[in-house]
Amino acid sequence: MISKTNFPKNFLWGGATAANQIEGGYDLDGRGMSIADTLPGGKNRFKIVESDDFDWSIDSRKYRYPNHLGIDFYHHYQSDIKLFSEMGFKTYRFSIAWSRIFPRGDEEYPNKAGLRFYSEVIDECLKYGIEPVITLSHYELPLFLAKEYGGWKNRKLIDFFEKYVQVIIKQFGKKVKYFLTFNEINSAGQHPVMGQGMIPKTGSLNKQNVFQAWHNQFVASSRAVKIAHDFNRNIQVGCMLLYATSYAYNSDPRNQLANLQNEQEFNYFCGDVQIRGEYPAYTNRLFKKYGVKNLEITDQDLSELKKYPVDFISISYYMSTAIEVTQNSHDTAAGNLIGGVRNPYLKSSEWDWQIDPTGLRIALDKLYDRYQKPIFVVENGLGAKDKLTKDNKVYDEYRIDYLRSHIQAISEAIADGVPVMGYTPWGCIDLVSASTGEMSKRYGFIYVDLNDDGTGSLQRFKKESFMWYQRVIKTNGADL
Ligand code: BGP
Repeated sequence: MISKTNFPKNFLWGGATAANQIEGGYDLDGRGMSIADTLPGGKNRFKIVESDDFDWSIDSRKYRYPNHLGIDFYHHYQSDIKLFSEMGFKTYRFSIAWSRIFPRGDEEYPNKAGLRFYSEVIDECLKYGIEPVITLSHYELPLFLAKEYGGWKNRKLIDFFEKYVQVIIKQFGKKVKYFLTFNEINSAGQHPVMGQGMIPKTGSLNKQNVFQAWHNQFVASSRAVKIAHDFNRNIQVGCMLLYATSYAYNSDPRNQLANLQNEQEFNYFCGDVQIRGEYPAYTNRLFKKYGVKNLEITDQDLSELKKYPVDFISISYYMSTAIEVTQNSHDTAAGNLIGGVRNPYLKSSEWDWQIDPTGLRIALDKLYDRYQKPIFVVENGLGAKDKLTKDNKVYDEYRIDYLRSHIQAISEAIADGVPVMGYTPWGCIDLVSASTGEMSKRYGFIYVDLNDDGTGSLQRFKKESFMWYQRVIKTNGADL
């Protein structure tokens, strides 16, 4: 279907990945253990790591596959980026593993071999005219900082992060224009182990610690903005929010109010601080709800937050949710990451994530109304069980349908006047799933021959969606 495109000429079409889900090479060239290396595989991975008796001292690489090996991007990055360029990518969002640069996190000097790897990845992108977008922290923390310092609830992490960012900006700031601070920073309300590197034994599930850790991350984010702008004012730093459009289940004012508060708490709290540079008016209500008291917040912190807000907003968008507090009889959408009840108007993915392209248009309109900053959709996509045929083809029209409808929604938001910077669908090449630790939940345009049990040739094959997305980019969104 060809229509007139309203995507701007410089729209950043591309794809997104994260170090801990693709790289492998977990013990190569001086890399330290990362908190992501310790996550057990399987559907209950969050439950397991969030229980008090998960043994973090065990080298859990022994009983879990394949997070630590990823898809071996460490040794395939040249051919993988070549495939991205064949699809016509204008941009590639990836993350740097902090543990490759500072293996423990608190060292004096960075690991040169780690820097060399990312320098090569960046140069490989630039060779094809692909603009790198770098996430500084994507569910990633040197394990040592989690075990010895207790993760982000410890203020010392602000200084360690600052040093890490200084090294990254000094090294790559001449070549890279876009940086994101903390991936899905708001998701720590649900999963503090992943987002804040806090081990349950040290009290990560305690909201006091979660909010303290958020505060420390907010200050760290401001420092990153300062470092980047001092180096070169053209560098743009964004926050990254897991945005799940949320509806009141019906017009009962109690559900409407509950939905408003859910949106404030889940979708906006972190963004309000990182984008507006100050804590929102409803903060005290939130602290009261969770019994949070006397956080360590200095005047100096508040002035840094105000002085160095982010330049743009980036979001992941996969699903919407519905809020209902007046009855308890409704079915819940079990897979939805943030809870809520099932919305009868929507279909779900195989993992019970409710599919809602209109919700993306609503998200973009609401975010722009609230903040008036450019928005980058840096994650979106459909996790599915793909089937590789005998002649190495994957007919993934279900993925094409999902992406097409979400691209249409972005196009409508642009027509509404929202400045959308770009679109980087998640897992542009199949990778290890964050929530299940398995390979069988696939998002890619490129199939990777790797199974949950670790068998497979690691060979890459183009799916049907590869050719489709290539056309979409070539026509700047006209041929969907
Ligand atoms: C986001 C994360 C990604 C990614 C994606 C898909 O929450 O930023 O790291 O994995 O979700 O989730 P999953 O892999 O669980 O399907």
